[in-house]
Amino acid sequence: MTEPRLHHVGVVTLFPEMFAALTDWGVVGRAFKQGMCDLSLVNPRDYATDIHGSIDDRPYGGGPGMVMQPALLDCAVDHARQRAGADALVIAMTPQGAVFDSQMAKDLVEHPALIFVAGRYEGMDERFVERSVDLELSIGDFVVSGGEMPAMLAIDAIVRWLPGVLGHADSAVQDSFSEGLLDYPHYTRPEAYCGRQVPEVLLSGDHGKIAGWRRAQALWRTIARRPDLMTAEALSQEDRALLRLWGLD
Ligand code: 9D3
Repeated sequence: MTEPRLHHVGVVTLFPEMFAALTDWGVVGRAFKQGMCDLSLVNPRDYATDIHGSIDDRPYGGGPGMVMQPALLDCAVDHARQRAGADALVIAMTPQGAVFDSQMAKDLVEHPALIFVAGRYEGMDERFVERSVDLELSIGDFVVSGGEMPAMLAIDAIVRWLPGVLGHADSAVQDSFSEGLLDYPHYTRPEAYCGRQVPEVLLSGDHGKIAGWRRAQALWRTIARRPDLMTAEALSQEDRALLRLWGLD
């Protein structure tokens, strides 16, 4: 990976207050508060010129909803670029984008700066997208009310990859997800809960055996629940043996 890592995230949004969910809570909130990464919020409404402060207008060709005006989006992105740096990658969150995943999060943290554009209404004028946007991203095949929460999800997933944001234990867990496996099941006290026991192997103190059981569980859950991530045919001989050992075949 190349050296200069993410130091600035810009966001163009009509609802900057929503981003408190990102900056005020948890490990990612701490990363922003500690200045491991800067966040700048730019509201395209601040560039509106008419008396009503409109940022949207009716779609050419007719149809429902309103469209975000290209000039105001460009003014906001230019302003974000002044803070983020000229080399910032501009990402529009849109339902038409490529579906965001863990590999993209890992790749995007290697950019020095990112500017996210969160849309509202029916969408953004396509000329803004063509002229000023480097990458369009979606968070999946379902409809939400705007690009803010999608942008926050993507920023959270990216900033987690900055060195020092996660503790060592969490980093290891993240590594295993990027390996493409679901997590194994977790248990804490009490040893019996509503008649259900903690699996005996976890009480054995045999760390090699526990690691084998956890991998077998992770493999089994991935094959059973997410055949898009893994099928039994793709298993190594070693992993097949683990599943057999734990009665999961
Ligand atoms: C039928 C037209 N709709 C497109 C699917 C209109 C429309 C719905 C919702 C236009 C914009 C939106 C707001 N959504 C986003 O901006 C968005 C989004 C999403 O809805 N789902 C998954 N990822 C994303 S990223 C941005």
